[in-house]
Amino acid sequence: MEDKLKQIKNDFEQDIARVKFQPELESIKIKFIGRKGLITQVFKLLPQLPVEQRRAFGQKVNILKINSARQIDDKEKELRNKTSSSRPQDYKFDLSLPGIKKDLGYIHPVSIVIGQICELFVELGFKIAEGPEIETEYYNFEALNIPLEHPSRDAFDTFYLKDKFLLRSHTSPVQIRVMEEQKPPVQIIVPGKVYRPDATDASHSYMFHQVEGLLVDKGITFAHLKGVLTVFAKKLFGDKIKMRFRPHFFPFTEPSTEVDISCIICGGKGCRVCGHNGWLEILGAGMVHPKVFEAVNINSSVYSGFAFGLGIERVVMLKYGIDDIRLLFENDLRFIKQFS
Ligand code: 2U9
Repeated sequence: MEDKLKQIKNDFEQDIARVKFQPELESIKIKFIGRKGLITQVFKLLPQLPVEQRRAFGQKVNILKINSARQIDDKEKELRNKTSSSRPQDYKFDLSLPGIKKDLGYIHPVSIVIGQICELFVELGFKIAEGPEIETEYYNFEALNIPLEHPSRDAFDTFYLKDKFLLRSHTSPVQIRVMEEQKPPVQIIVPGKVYRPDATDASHSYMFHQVEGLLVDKGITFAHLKGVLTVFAKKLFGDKIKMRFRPHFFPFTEPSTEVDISCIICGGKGCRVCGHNGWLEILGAGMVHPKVFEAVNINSSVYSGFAFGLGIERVVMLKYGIDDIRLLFENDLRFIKQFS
């Protein structure tokens, strides 16, 4: 048995001395110290030895196994350190093997819908504008006619940072910034992330996405608002939908409206998704408040405009039949890959 062990040791040393590439090393590992390897098999012969020799012989086998494993490790490091330039001369690639497919990833459903909505408005002549997610109290509230003491601040509450900075609770500050820089006509669409301190549940998240729009020029009326939003909703949800404009209050628009479409699930008959009333609220809108124009030095007796806003996650959930907003933010590829 001693001879057998010596033979294995010699074979191992010869084999490892010849190794040039990692795959060969892997075969040696399996041949000698793998579960069914030559050295491992010697352990199984121990019971054939007289009891008094087993311990000493067992130790020898163990030492051989440990030394062999160490030599394999050393060789592995040595091969890894060799420069790759030495490879091509002798290394043989099997060119017939299939390549490794690179997974390119998927477009998130929120990004898909933002893209679709922006494209529709760009077709209608709108330009895309973007701005910072960290804002000041002035741009998020004051300039939009939401003074500190006004109850509607609550509806647009947000997360406050140091030094009077905050996370924007709507994308409307971007429209203010654009109007500060550019005189009418202004015709922009503003997509982006917004933040609200809402408790998370199936339909609320502390971060979501909005697309807002603004059109300012001479002679703009509520009829333009209705026309543009009707074209938009029919392009996004299909020609068959009906529209409903309900009076509402927003501090930055007057008059203001909430816009519903007939339920895209039941066609208006009433179902669980529309709360059995046949309508789905999808937009808020209104004519820009004179106080907002005043803040950006636009003369409201010369110019008028309409603005609107919609929450993207809600549209994504309606379009794809998703019943829990949290699914959109878990980054589970099994979910995300279903949409692009
Ligand atoms: C300026 C003037 C007016 C933007 C508007 C809404 C109505 C609205 C909500 C829809 C669902 C927000 O995501 S949501 O919770 N938005 O209802 N937004 S009018 O009005 C503006 C914006 C900027 C300068």
